[in-house]
Amino acid sequence: MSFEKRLEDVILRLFDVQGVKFGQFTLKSGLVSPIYFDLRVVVSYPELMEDVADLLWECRPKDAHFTSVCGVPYTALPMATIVATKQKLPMLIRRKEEKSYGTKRLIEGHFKEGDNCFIIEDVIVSGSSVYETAVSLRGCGLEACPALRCDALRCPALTRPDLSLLPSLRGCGLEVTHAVVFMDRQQGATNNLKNLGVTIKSVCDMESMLKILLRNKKITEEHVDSVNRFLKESQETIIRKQPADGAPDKESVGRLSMSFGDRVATTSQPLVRRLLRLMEEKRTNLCVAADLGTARDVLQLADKVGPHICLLKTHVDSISDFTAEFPKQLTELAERHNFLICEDRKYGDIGSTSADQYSSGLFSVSSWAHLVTVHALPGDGQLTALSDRAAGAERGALLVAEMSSKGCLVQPAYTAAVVKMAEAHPYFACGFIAQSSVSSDPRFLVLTPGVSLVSTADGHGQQYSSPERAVGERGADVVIVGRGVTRAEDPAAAAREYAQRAFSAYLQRLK
Ligand code: S5P
Repeated sequence: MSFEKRLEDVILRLFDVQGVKFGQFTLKSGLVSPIYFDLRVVVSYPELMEDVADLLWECRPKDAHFTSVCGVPYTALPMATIVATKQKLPMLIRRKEEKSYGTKRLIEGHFKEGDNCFIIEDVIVSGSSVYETAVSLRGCGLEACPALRCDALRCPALTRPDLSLLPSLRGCGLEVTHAVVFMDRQQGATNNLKNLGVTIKSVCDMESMLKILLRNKKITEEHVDSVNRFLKESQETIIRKQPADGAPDKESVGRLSMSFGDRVATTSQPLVRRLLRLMEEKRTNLCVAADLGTARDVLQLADKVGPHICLLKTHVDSISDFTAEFPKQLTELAERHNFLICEDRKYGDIGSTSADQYSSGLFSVSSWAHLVTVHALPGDGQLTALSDRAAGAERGALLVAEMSSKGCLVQPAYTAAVVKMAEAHPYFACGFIAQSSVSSDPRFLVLTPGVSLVSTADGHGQQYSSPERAVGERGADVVIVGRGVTRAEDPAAAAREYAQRAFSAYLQRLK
């Protein structure tokens, strides 16, 4: 029997056992819906349960390789179990009770680092349950792994996922890239989850289910109209976190409303994890652009502003007396004051040329800069070339998605393409240099230059706004300040002030 015929048969049987109801129902998201789809009933009908599970399995993305399956508790658990036993695919269970990772196990079952687990869910409205499960699976592997604190995190599998490498590696989290759901209520979940790095495939959606029920005279046109009206008005759901006590909290989980600390679990990119943790712990989201002409001046500045910054940005080709000693001393200062280093080289050539510029020559940037800036213009071959030269070290790139300067030629379509490129290369792309919230994906950092408390322009095209505007209105995670600090009478005091104001704006944003 064709998939469509089997789906029709399953929908009609579900209707007959009250799996689809019409009335007034308050959903987990708080929305009041005229239709309720309840797959819980299938546990009483084993054949129906098996048929539902078979349809779910058939909808999995055929081009992806999965090493385990996890059902979102509780409704999808039996279906995941059927899939696991029939397909001989190991299963994982995410405990619903545990709130934090702690020492208690959040995930039951054995898994290897880097396993790709696919999620099964019954119904999606906003996608929050799938999201919570994905976060647990991605984060748990890392948190539970003792190797987190060792060099294993530098494994090539994390900088460039290659499943064939995995048996010999330790310390990677579970990969979660796909989920299969039975019913997509068409209320925004697919998009919400896409932004969080999870692709959804659904067996059925509201529209096709209504068509089946109407065709078979189970419902009337009025039913269809009321559901369609409801769907039209409630398409823009956001993902909400669900605390252990079951009451939804106020926080949605896009980048802008998540704390730096909470975002750690959304990514397995080691550098992003490290920077997010550092920002949360050190309570700073300030990057100082150390645009000074001599090695001594840059090092002196780094020592002064070090306690107040999460990142120091350099332009080493502007340093007149650069020697190999400079990065060594800068690295010592970075370790002493706990900040990371970004070389703002804005690579923008074919992959092979950029890779040579990155890893060889006088500056040998790949050996000391945690982050580099990159123009996406040449295409993603440049990113893979740079990532190859990083050779498994904790390295990453910030893609220039927008610029602060007047007359900048970047157009929205270009910015969107840059974001897409980062999404396709999350092992190396750590985020964006931008002037607006170009992505709501919590895995990516948005860094905004053109921040000053003393100027609005510099006479050469630079345009400035305040830390509050950059973080609160434009959606920056990190503000980049150059001359506002370097030209201040007391750079340390200036850095402290920028850091305090930018971090307060971030805290305000969380509210
Ligand atoms: O769009 C951009 C991108 C960058 S990385 N606009 C910028 O100004 N930058 C960099 O940020 C620029 O190269 C400089 O290092 C810093 C801004 O310095 P300021 O002195 O104008 O604050």
